[in-house]
Amino acid sequence: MSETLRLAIQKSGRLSEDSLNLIKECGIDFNKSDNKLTSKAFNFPIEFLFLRDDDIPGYVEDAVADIGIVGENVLAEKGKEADVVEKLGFSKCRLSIAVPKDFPYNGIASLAGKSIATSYPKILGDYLKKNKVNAEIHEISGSVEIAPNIGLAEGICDLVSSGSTLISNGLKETEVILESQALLIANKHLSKAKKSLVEQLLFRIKSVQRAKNSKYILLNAPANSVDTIIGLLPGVKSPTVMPLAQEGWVSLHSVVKENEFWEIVEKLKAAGAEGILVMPIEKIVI
Ligand code: PRT
Ligand code: ZN
Repeated sequence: MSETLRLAIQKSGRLSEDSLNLIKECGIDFNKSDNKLTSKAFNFPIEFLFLRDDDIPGYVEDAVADIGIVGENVLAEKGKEADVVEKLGFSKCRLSIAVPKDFPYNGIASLAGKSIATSYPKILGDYLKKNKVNAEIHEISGSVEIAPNIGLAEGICDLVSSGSTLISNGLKETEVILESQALLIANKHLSKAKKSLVEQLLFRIKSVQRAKNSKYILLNAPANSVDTIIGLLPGVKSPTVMPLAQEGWVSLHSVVKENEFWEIVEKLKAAGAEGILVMPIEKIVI
């Protein structure tokens, strides 16, 4: 029987939608119904296990799942053994220490002898130990941000993304302990056949990721400014240049990095480019 890869995904939560979208963008089709815990893809040998995110590192370590998508924060907290195959670039957040706005904070030593509420006792404990600070860790499973206001703890250690939860609870962020994003993780002892399936999946993920960071650009330019414009547009290999019906003019096609686009566009205009079109790219296979 040929191998099927078992992928653990968060059942419902902040990671779920982006995880499923990534799989779909990789051209893998499947049905997901809300009450089912597993599902099989139609056109790739992969089966999905829908789990709580906290359980994913353990399932991958124990080979119940071969691979999983989980936040770096959860992988680090659970302390389970798994290989990090790829950083996926979504669900970005940070695990930070925060204290009430009026707390006289002068560095991590200010927390000596204080109590800190968190759902991340392992990561926080390791951090305090590394910094030789003796503080009491108060483990709670949710609504950590209200702990100082109800007198449960003097500080907190929790996930932050926009920072608005801290602000609305009268807290200030004082230390970033861990920067996190979604990871593709794999069991450390996969068979050769399963490793090869992970490679195929990773190849597709990378093509999707490259495309997300890039735009396809088309423009018209006077033929005598082609060299200057080529210098501005590296492209995947090098830009395509085609003559226009109007003599002395060419059309250039290339790929630009999303984050460099606005800087490049000014230079292109200065070099005589006109009719600049920018389009999304679905996949870049190299
Ligand atoms: O039910 P299950 O156990 O599967 O889910 P969960 O409730 O434990 O996790 P979930 O779905 O809330 O989050 C899953 C993962 O998303 C986390 O482990 C992180 O890797 C990632 N992530 C990214 C976040 C955030 N951003 C985030 N902002 N997880 C939680 N938050 C919370 C944070 O705890 C705080 O309450 O959002 C609040 C802060 O947000 P800001 O924008 O106000 O700063
Ligand atoms: Zn969870």
